[in-house]
Parts: sequence; C-alpha cells; structure tokens
Amino acid sequence: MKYGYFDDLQKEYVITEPRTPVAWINYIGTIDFGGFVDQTGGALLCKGDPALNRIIKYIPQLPGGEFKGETLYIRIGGASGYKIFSPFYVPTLDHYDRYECHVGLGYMKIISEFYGIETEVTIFVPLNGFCEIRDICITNLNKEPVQLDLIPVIEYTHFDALKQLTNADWVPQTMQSKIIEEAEGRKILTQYAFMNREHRVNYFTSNHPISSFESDRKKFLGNHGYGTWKSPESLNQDELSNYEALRGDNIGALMHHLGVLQSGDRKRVITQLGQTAKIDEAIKDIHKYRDPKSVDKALAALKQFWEDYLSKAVVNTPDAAMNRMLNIHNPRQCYITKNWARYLSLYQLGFGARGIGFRDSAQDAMGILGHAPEEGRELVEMLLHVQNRNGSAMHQLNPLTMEANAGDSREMEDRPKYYSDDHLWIVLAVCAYMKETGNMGFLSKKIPFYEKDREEKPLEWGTVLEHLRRAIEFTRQDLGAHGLPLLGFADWNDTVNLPYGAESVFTANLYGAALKEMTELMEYLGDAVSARKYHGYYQEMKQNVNQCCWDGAWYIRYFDDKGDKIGSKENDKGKIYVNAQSWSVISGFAPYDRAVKALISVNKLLNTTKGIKLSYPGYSGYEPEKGGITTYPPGAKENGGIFLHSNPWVIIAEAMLGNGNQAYTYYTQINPALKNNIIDEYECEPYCYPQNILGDEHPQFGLARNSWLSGTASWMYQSAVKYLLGIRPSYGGLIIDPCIPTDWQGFTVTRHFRNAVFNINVKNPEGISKGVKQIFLNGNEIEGQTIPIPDGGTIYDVEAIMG
Ligand code: IFM
Repeated sequence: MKYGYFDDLQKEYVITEPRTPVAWINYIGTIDFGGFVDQTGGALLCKGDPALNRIIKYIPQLPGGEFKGETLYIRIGGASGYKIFSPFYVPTLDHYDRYECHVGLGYMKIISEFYGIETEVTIFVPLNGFCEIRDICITNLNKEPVQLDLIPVIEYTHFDALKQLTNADWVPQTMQSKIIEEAEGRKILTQYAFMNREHRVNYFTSNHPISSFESDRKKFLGNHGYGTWKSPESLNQDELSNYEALRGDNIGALMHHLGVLQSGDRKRVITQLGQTAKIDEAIKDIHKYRDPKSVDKALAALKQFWEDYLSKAVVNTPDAAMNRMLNIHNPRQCYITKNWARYLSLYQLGFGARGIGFRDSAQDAMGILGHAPEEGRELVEMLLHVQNRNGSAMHQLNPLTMEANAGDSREMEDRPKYYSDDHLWIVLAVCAYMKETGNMGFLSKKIPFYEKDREEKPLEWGTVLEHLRRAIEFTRQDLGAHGLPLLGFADWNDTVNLPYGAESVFTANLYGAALKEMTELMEYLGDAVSARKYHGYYQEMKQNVNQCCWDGAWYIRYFDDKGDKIGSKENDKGKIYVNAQSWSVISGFAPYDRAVKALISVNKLLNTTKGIKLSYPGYSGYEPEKGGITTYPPGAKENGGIFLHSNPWVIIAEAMLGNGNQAYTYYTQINPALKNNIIDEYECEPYCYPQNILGDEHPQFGLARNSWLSGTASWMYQSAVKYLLGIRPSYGGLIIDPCIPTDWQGFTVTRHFRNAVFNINVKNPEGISKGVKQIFLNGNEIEGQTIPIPDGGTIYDVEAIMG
C-alpha cells in the first residue's frame, strides 16, 4: 500500500492516507520554541527544554487513533442535531473523501474533505517565534448552505514532562486556567503551572470571536469523565461550559461559531498556542499574528529561509531519488538533527533520554557545514566547553545549564566512566569547519575546559587548537595491552560495554583519522614539528592495528579485558563488525590488499538487500560481560541490525578505493525515497533516514525504526556529496574527486564555497568510476583536482572531465 508521494517542486512529501503504519512526523520551529507535528495534526511542543518545559501532552505510546496534544473539531448543523468530526481524521476516525498532509520545510499543511467540508490547516512556528500558528481555511463544498462551528482543542502537560506521568498528586493540583476577555469577543485562554519557584504561562487564542471555552478535560469529554475524544459529549451542547479550571487535567477548547457558509464560501481562522513569562509580554505578538497578513508574511519568511539554506548545494545526477534526497530531504534532516540533537522525537523525549551527546552533535555539525557553517561552529564550540582538561570529553550535556554527564556509564558501577571516542570526533568536526570556511582564527579562540572550581569558575581555558591537541594526547596515553586505545565504557557502539582493559579497534581507526587531520592542519599552518609528531603517532597506531587486528579476511573489532578477540572468526557470535572494516580504510591504516579483502567480507557477510548489518551473527541471549548489545534479539539494533549510521562509512570506504558501482549500490539500497512502495514492510517516513532497520536474522527483516534524529543523516549526506560526487572542501580549495557508477555520463553540482558559487559540470565520457583527467575553471585548464580558493563574490564555471 502507498501512503503518499513526493512533490519535488513544492519540496514536500504529501501523505494521502492518514493511517500510516507508525506516526509520520515533521518538525516545526526550533528547540527555542517548537516540536513536531504528526500526520494527523497531533503535536508535541516545548520551549527550550523538551523534558522540563513541555507544553502539550503527546504520548507516542498511545495507539494511532488516540488524541495526542492537539486537534480540531468541526461541527455541522444547529442545536437540533450536530455532525461532529475532525478534519485531521484523529480522533473521530470518520470517513474522509480526501486527505493530504503536506510535509513541508518547517511546516505541515493538512488538507482534507469530510462531509463536503474542505479544511486546509497550515501549521508552523514563525522564524525566531515563540508560538505555534494554525492557519485554518474552511470551505463549504456542498451545494447547500451549512452552519459551521470550529473547535480547536489542545491538552496541556505539566511543564516537567516526567512529573506529569509520575506524580498524580500535586501536578493536577497546580494546573490552573484563566480566561482573558478582549475586544470584539476575542479571548485568550491562559494556563498556569507551577513548581517550586518556577511557573509558566501558556496561552491559546485565535483571531475570531470565541463564544465559549473549556479548560477542564473531564467536563469537555463529559459522561462523568468517561466520555471519549472520539465523541466528546460537551460538543453536543451549543456552548462549552466556560469553566476556568483550578486543578485537574487542563485543556484548551475554543468555540468558534462561523455562522452559515453558502456553497463555495470560505472562512479563515488563525489560532496561536504559545508560552510566555507574563501574558502582557505576549500581547504584542498575539495581536500581530491575529492579522492574516502577518501570518502570510511569517510563512513566506520561513519558506525563504529554507530556499536559501538548500540553495547552498544543488545536485543534478541521473538518479532522481538521489537528487530528491540531496536537494531537499537529506539536508533538511541534517539541519533538524543538528537543532534537536537527540532531544525530541517519537523515540527520544527529553534530556534524560539522551539530549545533546558530544559524539552525536560533533557528527551532526559536520552535516550542515556546507549550508550553515557558522551554526555548525556554534555547536562545536558548545561541545568544546565540556571537554575535560585531560582531553577526554563528557558524554552528554544540557545546553541550558551546560551541566554534563558520563552518559549510560553512570548506570554500570564496574565500568569505566568515559567513552573512548567522544573527544576524537571534535577533531574531525573542527577541521571540517575550517576547510569549509578558511576561518583559521577559530583555532585561537579560548574556550574553557569542563572542570570548575567551587565557585563554578572554569579551572582552565585553552585555545581550540589546544583542545584538539589534548584530545589526541588523551588517546595516545590511554592504550591497552596491544597498544590500541582502551575502550572506556564504550566507543561509537554504545552497547558493547566491556570490563576495564578492553581495547577498541574502532577508536584506533578514529584516532588515525583524527591524526591525519591534525597532520594536514599542521602542515597547512606551517608547523612542521607538530606535523611530524602527529604523523609519527599515526604510524605507530597503524602498525599496532595491522599487527594485532588482522584476522585473515577482516579486522577484529575489540580485545576484551582478558585479551580475547571480539569480531573474529574465532567467535561463534559477533564474528565480524562492519565499523572495523570501513574505518580501517577511512583511517588509511589498511594496506590496499587488506582494505579490499575487508570490504569484500563486508559484502559477503554483512550486506543485505536492505542495508549493511552492523555485525554478524547476532548474539542470542544476554551476556552481562558484553553489555547492552546482547539485550537485543539477533538482527535488532546494534546486535546484527542494519544500523544505518554505519552504512555511509562503507560507502566512503568503497569510494576511497574507487569502487563507484558498489558505493552507489550501498547508497541506493537504503535511500528512504525508494521505500515508498514497500512502506508496509518498512513502516517509517520515506522522507528521512531512520536510525535502524531490522536485519535478516530477525523475522521482521526490513522494518525501520527511530527516524529523524540519527547520525545517519549527516554521514549519508557527506558520503554522497563528498565521496560519491566527490566535491570536498579543503584548506587549499574545492576538491573534485568523484567516484560514481560507470553508467553515469556525468552530473552537475552548484556549490556555494567561500563566498563564491561554483557551477560544476562533471563529464564521464569513458564510463569510469574514478579519476579526473582535466578540470577547466571558466574555460582555463587548471593543474590537479583542487579548484583554488576564489577571490570571492563571483560565479565560476567548472568543467571536470573524468578519465
Ligand atoms: O553511536 C551511538 C550514538 O551515539 C547513539 N545511538 C546509537 C549509536 C550506536 O551505538
């Protein structure tokens, strides 16, 4: 069954069947104010902090047909008998004649037809705004006139989202609602919640006279509290009760009598849901967005923002699904992931459930550098504040308080309290930022290390360069028996948690990649001594990896604390792990013959038609000494699942070896835009990458989960643009080094870089995968494969001939 289609012209995906297998969402606003909206108009909104300042109650675990956070009811007829339905399908579940949920850039637009009533609702948060707008246009398509009422409804949560679920005593006693009457029958329904010395004022209002309101859920649903959202009893009365709740489950329901709409008549009502410290401070905005012209302007500004953002890199390849992802959905997901980190999705619901992860955000930042480099730098800077003086990094942080913690390692007393990889990602992210922008001054910026004195003042500051140097030195001194980095609590694979003394081959390779970056940076800065030093470190680790980790046809993944191999042919389960193969190529540690063999093993033992598995065979039963990986059944998540974040690393490795056909096959087999026809198996949104797909050892092979907030977004984008299309920023200019399928005759890319625009036309007359024989810049042939740094402000034509 198909649930929708892509509309590339409008840069939208249009859902035409509201009963998607799982909720399909879109993000509106930012973490400052915003959240997500699902395909039936349900919403989860927060301001600043999804865990501690949640506004409405969206419980993803509830069945699909249940009310979640927000809806809209429409009432046809007069007091003698009403027909009541929701134009969002949920929660009334009526028969619809047309349903379109347009998943747009920063907005959701739901257009539906029920009982001859067309409703079009555009849902968004204005750029830098602090309220959600629902712009509702309603048209009578019937031949006869109809009398219509419009009742938008929200359900509040206590701002402390966890307390809402765990404390049913004082939470309901603190929730209070009050109405503010304004001119011409307009009203603002305010809602207060308190905790200790904190309080919040939410407001819900519209630009239309409100004849009555309800703020108590029990009264709204009726039947002594046993009424349902599907059929709320209060809507059988002409008016709501005008009850200002002083406790209980607070909601906001606003009765709008639209009067009689003749055939073809259209009415527009705009609602606003926001939060403010004092209601007086919001009045200006409330009045502003009651004016439809302001709303139109705000939506146009939002669309312009996204146009500008996406225009920074536009590709045209022979693959329409790839173009669709690279020009619209993948960069959008990168930006959303960068904004929301792992803070708020259907799967992550606030800080305790991950929040900002050092490793994750460093990688997210890399995904937006071509489109919004300074936002990437800001994120990287924030992360550097929680790097320790010894060079390691805290695992997670709360950006509002800048408190950091050691992640899941806190829960296992007998395991190390740091992760061996976190700090190394920041080296990659900082270098990528400087290659993109040329802003070498960033290296001199002083940023504190995390440790504080008793007055909460940082104990030490260091330049960004010093932070990078310490990151390298931390790993260099934190080695185990085989000269490989100690694992710490975990490396990138959070779920392999081995006792102290275990070593990580992944971290060894990541360290190698970071050392390559440091060597290149030092060479660029003219610091030959440091360049030599880092190159020396690199050679040492390369030797250690090749001496102890080659297993005949692939690299092992870990040594445990007893020196036993994990990810080896000697093991019954978990014989081979993909990251040890891809990263041995990315780091450059694998000599050519081993690189080739390792990637063949990946293809033979780990690849499936739906993506590359993280490891094989899956562990089948809990093994406490291995940790979280063994809590999953074989084929799920890190235990042999198709963990998508790791797939682009294989694409990069294949491209580095020049295998364009293989790299492209790996790209294509997980392209979500190609899942549209198999959604009943895949289930998640076809317009963004999920974190994981169940592997072929699992009976539900092919089922995707945990969409949106995943490092997959950043790395799939990087693998495609930097390695398949081969357009890579460097200190000296823009590198053109494609690795494409042999049947591509070429492709074009328009890329903004260092204040100039490059129109790049790559031609592949000989049908090869890799190799560029000539590059012309504005018609003049240049030496090598790097287009030099532009003078700026200009448009350049680049022609690259492969051969
Ligand atoms: O690398 C981690 C990431 O930090 C969080 N999600 C799971 C990944 C793999 O374990």
